[in-house]
Amino acid sequence: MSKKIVFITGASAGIGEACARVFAREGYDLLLAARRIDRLEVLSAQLVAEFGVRTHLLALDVRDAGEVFGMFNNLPANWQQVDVLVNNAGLSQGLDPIQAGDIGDWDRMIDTNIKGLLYVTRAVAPGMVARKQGHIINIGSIAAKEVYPNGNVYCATKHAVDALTKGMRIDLLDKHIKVTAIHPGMVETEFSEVRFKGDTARAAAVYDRIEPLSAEDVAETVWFAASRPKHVNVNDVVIMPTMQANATTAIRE
Ligand code: NDP
Ligand code: 8X3
Repeated sequence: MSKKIVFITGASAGIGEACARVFAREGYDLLLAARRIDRLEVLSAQLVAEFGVRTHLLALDVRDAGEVFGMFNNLPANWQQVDVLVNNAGLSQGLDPIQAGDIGDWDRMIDTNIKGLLYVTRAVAPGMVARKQGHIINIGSIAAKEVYPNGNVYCATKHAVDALTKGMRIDLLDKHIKVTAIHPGMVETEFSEVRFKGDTARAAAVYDRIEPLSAEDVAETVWFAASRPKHVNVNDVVIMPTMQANATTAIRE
């Protein structure tokens, strides 16, 4: 019997990379996408050697609809049979009040976190529907549930992920496709470096004197959802560091 296939977007770093490791450990073949293909190649070599899985790598910008549909539709037929899609690629850019927001930042967040997720889902879902099986796992955020000062557009994109997850679950219900959202609080990845555009001191301050979630903590939660029996769907998980109560309340010791 052929192995199951997981398609993970944004697998070159952080949560997506950790998901790739966990699904490889569990014996899945890996369809991995990100813009930084060099990183995917390094990760792939490690996982093939350690777990004997097969990988297929896509140098993909999820914001480019033509690229998404072109690459997916030109995959060898067996790689198009995705069992689990982890819509993880995403980013925050800037942390500015609405009146001072950078339009380019807004476009990058909306195009990646909302439109990119939609394009990839639109490419993958028809095959799941035809096979009457599949699981779509969207990575949201505590920012999908709450809005915090200066989080305006990032929070809006993650609220959209929350709404889209609910909509997908309704539309795909009679097609027997599971749909899950995992909403983490603070996770120490490259996220803050990207948000603050390479300002490593500002990024490091986010995780100062607090024990955040690790990318692995989130990946294990994704795996929990993916590994439930056929009759069980995990709809929605909010996972936080123990030291963080909500988007705006954390202790630092
Ligand atoms: P990282 O910056 O460590 O990783 C982000 C990943 O997304 C990278 O692999 C990056 O790959 C990929 N990516 C970004 N833009 C694109 C694009 N246009 N096309 C394809 N891939 C892209 O951050 P995280 O691992 O923390 O973030 C993963 C997800 O988790 C995001 O959706 C984020 O919003 C969410 N999240 C993060 C939290 C945190 O505190 N860290 C908390 C809650 C949610 P590349 O640059 O190579 O394209
Ligand atoms: C990332 C966590 O709180 O910076 O989604 O929005 S937060």
